[in-house]
Amino acid sequence: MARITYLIVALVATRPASAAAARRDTTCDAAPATYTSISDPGLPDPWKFASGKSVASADDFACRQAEMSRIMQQFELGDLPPAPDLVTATMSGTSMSLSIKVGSNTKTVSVSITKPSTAGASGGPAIIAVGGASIPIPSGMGRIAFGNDACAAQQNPSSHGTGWFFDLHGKTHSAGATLAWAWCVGRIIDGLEQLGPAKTGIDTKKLGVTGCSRNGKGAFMVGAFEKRIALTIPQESGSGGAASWRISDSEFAKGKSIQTAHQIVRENAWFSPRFTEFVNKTNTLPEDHHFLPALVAPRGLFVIENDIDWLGPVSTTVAMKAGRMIYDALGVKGNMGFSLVGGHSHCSFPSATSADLTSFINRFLVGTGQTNDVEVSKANITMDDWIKGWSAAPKISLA
Ligand code: MCU
Repeated sequence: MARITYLIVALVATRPASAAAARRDTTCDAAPATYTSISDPGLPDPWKFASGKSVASADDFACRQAEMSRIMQQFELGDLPPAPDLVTATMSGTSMSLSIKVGSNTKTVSVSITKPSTAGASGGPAIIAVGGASIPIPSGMGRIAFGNDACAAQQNPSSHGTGWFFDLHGKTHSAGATLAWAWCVGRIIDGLEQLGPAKTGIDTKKLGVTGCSRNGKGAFMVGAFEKRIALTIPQESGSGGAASWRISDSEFAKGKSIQTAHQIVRENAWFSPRFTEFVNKTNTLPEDHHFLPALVAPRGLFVIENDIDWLGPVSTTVAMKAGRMIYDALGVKGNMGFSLVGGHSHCSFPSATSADLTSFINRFLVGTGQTNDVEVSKANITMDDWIKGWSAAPKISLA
């Protein structure tokens, strides 16, 4: 055990972004086969395991992260499959071709890549755009176009089962589209790693992900479930992304025109068919969307929202403030920013947010400077209504 601890300390000291992954090798209590639902009107306590045990150390937090991931998969996202049996990548001009094999199924997928102009021998940073980017990406930065609809379609609830994710894993696979996208992005990163910076120009330690609206929900899931992402920038993801299911229900009950769980499963295939059972009783979920920043932590996270009622400005502000509290307890508060500047149309980037976004891109993708301390929102919230059941936060240092 002493040796394992020593190894963990050494990894934390040298590679902060992958520290949580390294810790995952330590022993966690055996996971139950399934988690039970609960009854809690507030946001579930991130500092308590389902067993009731408290999170008291960095190792505990890594185990709780693994548990939060399993719980989200069980209740709303569906199962994240393991890595495929084989990925073979080739690069031709600006196009990367991937051949992906799962069991007896093989798919060939092509991905358009704009190489970073600033690449040294180890390559340069790149941002993966889920269905397109609506943030200003600095010139010279690499871009990877992820065609998420082809991976898992998002037309309506019947889209479930359509796309290359399902061609590989079977039409009836439990994954909702947003989690399927996380798996598909993982294959793009497999390809980039395999080809290396000499062919792609990209340093896979400097990858960001972004997307807006429905694709912002996707960008958040990609960051939460694909640990090789250094900076996650979900924009105006609203319900199913930065918003909390419980708080959106509470706002709906107050008469707001806000997207809720019971609406979302009737609109699209973003979530697992498993979620339908819970959409009229979100207080029974042993999770909520403050678990998404908890899964991204301690990596970089810059959440952009808007004051459009449908997105749930109160809901996103509370859930993401809860997320920043989690980052704070981990000693890395500056690694997460939340910016809700309203008064502009959906997915148009407000110039008032530019300097804050740039500080995150510089810190996590370029490797320069410090992040601005960003918690911007005019939403009127009562935090205690939602987190009064939480245990006192442990003081853990992941920095
Ligand atoms: C905010 O993202 C979605 C929203 O969840 C949907 O209800 C609405 O139909 O579309 C939004 C969107 O993706 O707009 C581009």
